[in-house]
Amino acid sequence: MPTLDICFSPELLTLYDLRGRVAVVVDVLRATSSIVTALAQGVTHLVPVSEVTECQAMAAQGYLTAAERDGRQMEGVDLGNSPFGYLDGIVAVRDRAVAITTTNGTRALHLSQTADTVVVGAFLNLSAVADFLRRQQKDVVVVCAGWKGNFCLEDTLFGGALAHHLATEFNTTDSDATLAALDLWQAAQPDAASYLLKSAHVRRLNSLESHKDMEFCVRQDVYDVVPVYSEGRIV
Ligand code: 3SL
Repeated sequence: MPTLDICFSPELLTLYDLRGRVAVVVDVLRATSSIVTALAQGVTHLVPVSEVTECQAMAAQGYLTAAERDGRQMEGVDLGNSPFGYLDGIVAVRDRAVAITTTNGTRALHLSQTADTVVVGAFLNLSAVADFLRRQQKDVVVVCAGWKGNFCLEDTLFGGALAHHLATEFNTTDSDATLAALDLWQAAQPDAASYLLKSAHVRRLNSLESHKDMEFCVRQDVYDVVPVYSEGRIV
């Protein structure tokens, strides 16, 4: 039976060997939720980059640019990190490619590249990711993007939800991290969205008047896309 493990922060990734495994990178608030939404809305692919200047430069190659630091959209780009940027019609995104950089999510993607396969997870595509992993039948590591290296509730809660979905088909009992995430998922019932109101990042987003982003990002199974990050592109 394949195992499902959870890495609570990119800072801990040096302790994990991702080779031969599937990495599920998650930044519920909001990078991976935005990436899932972008592809569901017809974006052709996204290129995660490290620096804002790198992102801005890709406009010359025809890319839309999305850049966020500390929750705020940066100057001189088309989009920030709100999933509504791909939904509200202000920027036409269908059939466009996007260069994206965010505080934590794009870093977690870069650091996960040694995995056999890297997929992008969010509550928005939870069941689709679970189905994908069932088909792969490989060991899985959920890589939580966290916040500047720190543990965060929302990504861990996603790990618990995924482990709950896969508990009969994957070994979810050998890793204390997975057991803790499963316990967190249980503790958050019956309303995980309300539970997340206590998280630090929700408070951060509220102070940026991004509360509706949080409400959207905790919805489950809105999309059935499973973005795969390979050779520098998320498709
Ligand atoms: O850190 C990230 O990658 C972002 O998702 C943070 S924020 O939600 O845009 O503030």
